[in-house]
Amino acid sequence: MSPRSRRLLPAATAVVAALVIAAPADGAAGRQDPHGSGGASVGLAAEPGALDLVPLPCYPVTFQATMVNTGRQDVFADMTLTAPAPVALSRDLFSSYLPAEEPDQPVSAPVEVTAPRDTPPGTYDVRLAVDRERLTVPVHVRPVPEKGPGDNLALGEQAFASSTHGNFSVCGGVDGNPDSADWSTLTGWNDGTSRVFPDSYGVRLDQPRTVGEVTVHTLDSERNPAAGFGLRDWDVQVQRDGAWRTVAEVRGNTAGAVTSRFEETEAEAVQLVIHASNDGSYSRVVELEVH
Ligand SMILES: [Ca+2]
Repeated sequence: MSPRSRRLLPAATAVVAALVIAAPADGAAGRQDPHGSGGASVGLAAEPGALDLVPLPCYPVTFQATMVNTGRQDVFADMTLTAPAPVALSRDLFSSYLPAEEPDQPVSAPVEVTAPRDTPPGTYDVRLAVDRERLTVPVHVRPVPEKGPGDNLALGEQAFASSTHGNFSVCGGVDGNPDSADWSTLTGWNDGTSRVFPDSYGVRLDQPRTVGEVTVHTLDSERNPAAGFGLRDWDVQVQRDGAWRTVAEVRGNTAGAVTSRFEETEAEAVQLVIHASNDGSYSRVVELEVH
């Protein structure tokens, strides 16, 4: 199965990805300042220009917010970003020095958009602003699909960890992408305590669910094979009424993906307790699946 087919939505709305530049027209008369403020002129863009969002705690969608100095003066620009509640953004300000250069040099920053599970479906307008320039990024909040037998119960649910390294996201291990080739785009969890074990990584399910199978995708790419960089020893634990119980153990692993099957049991959360990795320093989980 391709990573994409594990997702709740087909690759967001990348097709709407045309760069929407809201910059003032670059007139033939040569970069006149439309605001009369001394030649400063900053354009805005968003890529993609619209988003589909399934409101789950660990299922953000991302767009690139871009500023470009189309004027003839160097500027220090502040982009403000706002979203109507309960839609939330990973940043509300994007500031950058924008030298006047030919050709124009766009500067971009990723913005994650999330919404809580009970968000009513509909369109929510994220608004970007620099000076008097404005750009709207519509976020279409979709209904949350019902999870049934055979579905990955961990997908998009609230992940947690004993620690998380640098700018990795704790949600990367439940984002539906198990492809180690995408590790550099942070689609995985990396713990933050080098050479200290155990580490733990888990997911809280939306409600108590019957579980009997857990699949761990650890880092396993051409450059970073599992035998060198993946998880080696871990326990699979389920939580019931607040108490953790070990239901499976994996030791001496060198494979990229390992499925543990156990007697079906009711669980409100599932976690891995990691005792060792093959490089002896970090625990790396590209994706945790619960069935
Ligand atoms: Ca992932």
